[in-house]
Amino acid sequence: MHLYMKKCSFDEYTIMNPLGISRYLIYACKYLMYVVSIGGSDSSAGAGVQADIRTCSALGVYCMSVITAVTAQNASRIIKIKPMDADTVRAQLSALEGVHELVVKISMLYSKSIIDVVADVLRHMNGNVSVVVDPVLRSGSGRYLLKRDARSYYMEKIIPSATIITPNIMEAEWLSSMRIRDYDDMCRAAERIASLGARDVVIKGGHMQRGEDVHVTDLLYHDGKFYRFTNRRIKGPRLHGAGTIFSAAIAAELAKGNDTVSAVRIANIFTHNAIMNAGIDGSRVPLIGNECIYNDDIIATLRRAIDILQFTDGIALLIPESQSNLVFARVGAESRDDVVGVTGRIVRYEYGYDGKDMKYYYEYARAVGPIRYGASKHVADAVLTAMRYDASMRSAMNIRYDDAILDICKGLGLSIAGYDRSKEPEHIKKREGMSVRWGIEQAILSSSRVPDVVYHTGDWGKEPMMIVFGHDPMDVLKKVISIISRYKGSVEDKDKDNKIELGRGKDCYGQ
Ligand code: PXL
Repeated sequence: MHLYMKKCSFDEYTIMNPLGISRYLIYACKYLMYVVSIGGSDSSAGAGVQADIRTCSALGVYCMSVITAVTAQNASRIIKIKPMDADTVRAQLSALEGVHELVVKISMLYSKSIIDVVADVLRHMNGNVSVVVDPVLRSGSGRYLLKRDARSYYMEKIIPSATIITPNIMEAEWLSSMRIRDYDDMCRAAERIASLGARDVVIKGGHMQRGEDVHVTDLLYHDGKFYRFTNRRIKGPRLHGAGTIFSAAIAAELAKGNDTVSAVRIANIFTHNAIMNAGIDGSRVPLIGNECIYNDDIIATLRRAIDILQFTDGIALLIPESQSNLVFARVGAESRDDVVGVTGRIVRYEYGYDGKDMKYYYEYARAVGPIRYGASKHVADAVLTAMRYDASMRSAMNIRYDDAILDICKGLGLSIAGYDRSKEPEHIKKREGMSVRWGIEQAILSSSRVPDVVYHTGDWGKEPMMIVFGHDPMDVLKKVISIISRYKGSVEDKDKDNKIELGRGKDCYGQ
């Protein structure tokens, strides 16, 4: 079997068409970006070939598949593994004949006979084809995805074909026959793995837990140089499929023509975002769903909601003296650092024509700083407390308290609970960050759920406040907007007598 594979870059294509190429041909050429994923089917779609297809699609690359084994699994355990017979694997590979532009990604190979077939195809490829090898040894749940008797065979037949190999710490320890305890060990292990014949090596640092280290570092060994990619460690339960997504993202970026360092950098950020956005499936096991890998990240979601908020007519009426924040927590959030909010808060912003009678002015809300993790203290504390009772309530905004606003909330049918700040125990008052947690907890316990709205009517030196909760920022915003639309009407009626017009841009400059 011989696959005709040729790197087709944009320039080559131009040279191949001296008479000039049409737009259509440029488009067609750009579209020739394929990854072929050779690996196991994961029925949960969290890892394996299904995750490769999802990742490549998210990154705009077409992904074909050669299934080496069918696994029956969910995110917490593998129920059955049924390897394909070698002939079926060979037939799938032969169906790729004529595909010109591709990057091969190899993951679960399972048995010697399958390794043989794949190694045979790799031998016939010309040197231009990139081969990303994810040396899948065991599933996160502990089942072997490469049979014990096939391990040395795998080392000998597959590793030397790797353009880049992407082991996690355990796999790197296996390949390098050494213990990896720190970054220096990672470097030495990478050199050893390269000496087995892999051209580039990237060791994923996610499994290396060093005391209280709050960072995770992936190490790339490329052309004799070391590159490190460090992110904040995302706390939370073990995630199924993160390693698969990382190596698939490298394959997709190489297929687009990126160099190795850029491909690893993009894959690193992409995977970090996907983990940040991980959701929980029906069996309450964390899963990296499509919405996570389609770059719909927490920050982008909050940003969209803030954009709408800033243009919402009358929103300024709900901004309290001490200003507002709208926050969104990632799944499994444990600390303020896991919650995005607006740096410097959302403020009531007045703009107007200050005539003799101050006739016209325009008020709105403005996010004064960038959207960042850790930007909010109190509203973040409120969400973190709510999430302890209902993990799906991940967003909140604080708004001004007013009896009329409370009545509107009741009229809208929102669930409401209050607490009395004057009853706050002394030991809670004394500890920074405890007041909001205590209050929200009181309200939740009194209504045995996380209500849509929690309020308190203040205490000496404490402004009364309401907090609107929701599953995500748009959910919160919908509630806030329905409150405004009723409240604005009532305030406008009152203000007509004072000749003040609210929230109409055309009134600025006294037009
Ligand atoms: O994450 C590695 C992996 C690859 N392929 C299949 C898997 C797993 C992990 O569970 O099941 C089929």
